[in-house]
Amino acid sequence: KKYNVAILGATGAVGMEMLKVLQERDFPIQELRLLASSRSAGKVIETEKYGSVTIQEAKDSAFEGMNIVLGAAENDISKKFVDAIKASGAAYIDNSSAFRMDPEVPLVVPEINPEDAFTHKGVIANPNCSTIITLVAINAINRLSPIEALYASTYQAVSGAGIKGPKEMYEQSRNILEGKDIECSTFPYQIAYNLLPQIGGFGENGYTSEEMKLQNEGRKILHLPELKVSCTCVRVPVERSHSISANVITKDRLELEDVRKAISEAAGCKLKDDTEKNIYPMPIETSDQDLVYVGRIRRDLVCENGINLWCCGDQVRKGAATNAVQIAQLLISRD
Ligand code: 2RA
Repeated sequence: KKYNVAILGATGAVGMEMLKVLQERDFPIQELRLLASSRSAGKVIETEKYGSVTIQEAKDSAFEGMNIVLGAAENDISKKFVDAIKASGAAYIDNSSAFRMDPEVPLVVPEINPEDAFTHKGVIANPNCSTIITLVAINAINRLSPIEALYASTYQAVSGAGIKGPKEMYEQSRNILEGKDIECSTFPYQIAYNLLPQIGGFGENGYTSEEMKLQNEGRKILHLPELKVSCTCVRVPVERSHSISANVITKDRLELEDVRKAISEAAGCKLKDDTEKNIYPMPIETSDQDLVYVGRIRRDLVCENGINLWCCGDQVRKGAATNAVQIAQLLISRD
């Protein structure tokens, strides 16, 4: 069976990666529709598997006849078209944060809570990239003993800010090396050779919107409504992969070997953990692939039931595009 698939926001970093992943995974597509703003309408995209596709302007009628819509647009565009997408009868897998906390909308990481995808009423939300990468890494621990608390510090790639992120980082780096002035537009301050402890806006509690996502989305995906999370999200001058330092506190005290074995066998994970050989995950090795690399697994020195780890994952792929396509594959697997 083949499906009519639309990508809403096809020209952005995530939209283009969705097209790439659909082809890599040989998704059975009858008709592919690439939707973007009027500025991009008319451009022809040559695809390997689905021939030449002309970008169409996103409007309500553009979703008619679609079976699946992959959303790679920002919240405002997602909200603008969600009714038309639902009216078309398509399943909408939305990467924006617009509907993630809507109780009627399942929030899904296929390796963690695939069953939730089948409760959808037209919309399935794709979690935030740093949430996906963190939860894939710690999911195996949760299965050994329920996670009660999580401390996380994230080191987020500039690609998280879209196509302009890496461009600004490289331009600033070049100008600095050439002794020229730099421009700051995508990020509030210089990102080259710097760290910015702010992603999103600050809330009343002093945490940013990005930091609260790990708690709010983590509770929904793991089905742990009491999960306590304290997170610090930092923008770092890395191009593509996010890294996270996680301190996981579980109900029971776990044996390190059990944790290491469970993670080595966990879906979506690759164990890279051998301190005798200085082996651990690094973001430059996790880009352009879909596994979350996990290492530095060790017992916390503060809390008896604490396990600490370090993980890296490609935030455009597993953090967004691949996770969304995996959800689409999940849905058609039961057709
Ligand atoms: C970021 N997680 O890294 C946000 C959106 N991709 O900027």
